[in-house]
Amino acid sequence: MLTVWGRADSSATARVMWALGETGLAHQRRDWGGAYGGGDDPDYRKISPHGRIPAVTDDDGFALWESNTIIRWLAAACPEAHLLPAEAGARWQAEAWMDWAAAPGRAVGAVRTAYRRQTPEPAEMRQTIAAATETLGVLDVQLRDQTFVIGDQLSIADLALGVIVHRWFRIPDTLERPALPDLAAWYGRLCARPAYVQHVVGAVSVRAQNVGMVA
Ligand SMILES: N[C@@H](CCC(=O)N[C@@H](CS)C(=O)NCC(=O)O)C(=O)O
Repeated sequence: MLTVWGRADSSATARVMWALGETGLAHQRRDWGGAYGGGDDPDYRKISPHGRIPAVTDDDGFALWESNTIIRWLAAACPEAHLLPAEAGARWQAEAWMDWAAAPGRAVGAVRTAYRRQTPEPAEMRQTIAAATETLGVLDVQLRDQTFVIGDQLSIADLALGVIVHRWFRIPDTLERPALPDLAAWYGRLCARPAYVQHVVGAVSVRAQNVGMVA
C-alpha cells in the first residue's frame, strides 16, 4: 500500500493524487504540511529532505519526494495506465513538457498572487497577464490538433500541467484574459475525467475558495 504525505488542497499533492487515480494503484493519504504541520519532523525529513509535500512511501520502506518525480515513478510502475508514451520520441517529448511545466506554473502563480493582493498597478497586472498568456499560448498551440499534450493518450505531460491550467481557469472572469480556445477545450476534456475532478477540481478549488479565488 502506498502512502501519500500531503494535504489534499496542495497543488503538488493534487497532481500526485490525480496520477494515482489514473493508475488505480491502492493508496492512502495522510494530511501533512500547511496547517497540519509535520514538515520539520525529523522522520519526515528522511522521506522528504526539504520538508515539503508531497512525498510517498510504500510498505517496504521506499520513499520518494518531488511531485513530478513521483508521477514518473508511478507511470513506470503501472505501464497498463499508458501514462508514459511507448514510442521513444513521444516519451521524451512528454518528459520535456513535464519539465517545461515550471514556466506556466510560475506565470500563473504570479497572476494569482497579483490578483489576491489587489495592489498592482493596472499596467503591472496587464503585464503579468500578458506573460502568463504568452506562456500558456505555447501549450494552446501544442493542443491545437490533438486530444492531449502528447497525442491522443493522457500522459505524464498532462499530469504535470493539468493542475496549473485548472488554477488559471479558476481565476474569476472579472479579470479579463485573452482566450486560449485549444487550452480551454483540453481543460474541458480533463474535467471529464473522474480522477481529475476528484483530486484537482475538488481539492484545489476548496483552497482557492478559502482565499477568495473562486466566485
Ligand atoms: N517542487 C515540489 C514543490 C513542493 C512544495 O513546494 N509543496 C508545497 C505545497 S504545494 C509545500 O510543501 N508547502 C509547505 C506546506 O504545505 O507545508 C514538488 O513539486 O513536489
